[in-house]
Amino acid sequence: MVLELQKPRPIWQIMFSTHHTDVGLLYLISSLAFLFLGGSLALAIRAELFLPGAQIIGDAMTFNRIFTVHGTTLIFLFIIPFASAVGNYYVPIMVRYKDMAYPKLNAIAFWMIPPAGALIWLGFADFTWYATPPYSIISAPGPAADMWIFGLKILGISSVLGAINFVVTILKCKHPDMSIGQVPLLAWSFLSSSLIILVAIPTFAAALLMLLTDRLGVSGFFNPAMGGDPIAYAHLFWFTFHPEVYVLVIPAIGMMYEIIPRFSRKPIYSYNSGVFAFVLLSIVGFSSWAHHMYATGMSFTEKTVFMVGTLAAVPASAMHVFNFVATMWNGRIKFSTPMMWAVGGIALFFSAGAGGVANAAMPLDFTTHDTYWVVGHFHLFVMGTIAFGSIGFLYYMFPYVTGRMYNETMGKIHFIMSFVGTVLVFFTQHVLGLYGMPRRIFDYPPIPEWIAMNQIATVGAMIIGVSMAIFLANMIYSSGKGKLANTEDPFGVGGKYYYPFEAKNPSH
Ligand code: HEM
Ligand SMILES: [Cu+2]
Repeated sequence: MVLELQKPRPIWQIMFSTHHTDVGLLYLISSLAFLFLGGSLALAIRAELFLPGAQIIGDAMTFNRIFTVHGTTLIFLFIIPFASAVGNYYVPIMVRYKDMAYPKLNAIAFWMIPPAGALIWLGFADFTWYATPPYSIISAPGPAADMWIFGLKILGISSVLGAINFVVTILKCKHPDMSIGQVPLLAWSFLSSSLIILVAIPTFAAALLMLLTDRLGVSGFFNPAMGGDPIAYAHLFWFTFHPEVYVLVIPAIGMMYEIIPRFSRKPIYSYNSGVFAFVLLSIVGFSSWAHHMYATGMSFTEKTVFMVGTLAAVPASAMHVFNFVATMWNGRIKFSTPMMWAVGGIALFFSAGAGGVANAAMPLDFTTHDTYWVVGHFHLFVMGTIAFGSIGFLYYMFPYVTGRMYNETMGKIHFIMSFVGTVLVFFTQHVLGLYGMPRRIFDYPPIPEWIAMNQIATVGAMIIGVSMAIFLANMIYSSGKGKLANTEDPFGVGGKYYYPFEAKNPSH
């Protein structure tokens, strides 16, 4: 069963198509392009921090621009569109429908991404991915800042359109013989993350609009000089973006729910707890946004409420980990490349979660807030779990998309190097935070511990960089020249790979 590139087709046929596998392919290719673009900026940042003093990036302003675009790109132009790629391919198939519910809307949602990406990259704004006022309204130079705001606005609309499509496809278009309790967990992950998007994004859309009118000088929502309150922006921002971290992680967990039972040759240990944990996470995700704001002068009671609200998410995440381990327990595990990425991702999920609990404890957070600890924490999630799950899944779907097999040895080398690199970079950043190194700095004093830790982190990043070059070479070479895959069972784990559906979903 080959989904996509079975017969070579002119590129414009794919570009103007609204079929879910074609739109999925567009999402896939553009998100991977942004992975490499955003990743190169990360290497530049790490090279700069290898030693105190200016290394390769001329000045602090350029540095700020680089890391703003790095973060914005990898979160909004890689992780989220990558998830949409997977959702586009699999959700209609899993719910046994011919396409997404609204195919044209689906293509439009994709086509909003390239212009948004262009605005973000051509603008090269400098105010970090928070766009925190008052800086972002008073001094951030235009048009960069305005281009970033417009870019994010477009991406927000695109996410909302995509989410509506997933919700309707799953709830209304699933095959009548299939109850919602039979929908595979990967599709459930899209249902829950889409519902979070629909609740969270409008808040940020409003905040962006207020930010823009503030910048134009016609309002003063967040401008203290006009009686506004920058902390109000922080609330609106985190009300969206704390839940948004679950939008990022839930599809990656859904992908692991595909990979782990397959390569353990056992059914998932508990489907019901998987569904329950997705739904629970999407609800409790909204009870914790102010844990990003312990240092803004909230009352003790408020902080306690948000600390408890944050900890409520822990059992829900732990349920997934338990479910994965229980599935692997006594399984006949085959460690092909996708399985290695998934298992590595779980291990890092566990470590990152432990760091999250430390952050959530507000007295501890006072020592780590705005240090490299936080950078280490969230990167362990975004790289160690979300990117690992996504890359593992990319290897998993590769034979179905291209009809060919990737090179297994290169895939494994890619995994091992990335795993080692990830541990070196992000564990070290936690330690750097404990040594007091603030985040978002271009230069630092020559404190021996800081230098040593930064060097380890930079070496780790370079290892990841090399592994990504191997990955790219493998993908390009294998999609043209790789050996033909047995699409019934490309990984030789036995059993049919797919859900009950016939040949290619019909075009219409
Ligand atoms: C599910 C995956 C998770 C992701 C993707 C994630 C992502 C993030 C991000 C992006 C930030 C930093 C925001 C910034 O300042 O730029 C952050 C900070 C934080 N995270 Fe997580 N997180 C996750 C899970 C958790 C969990 C499970 C907890 C708690 C149990 C947690 C607690 C915190 C806290 C308290 C902070 C704020 C730290 C500070 O600024 O002082 N996170 N996380
Ligand atoms: Cu949070």
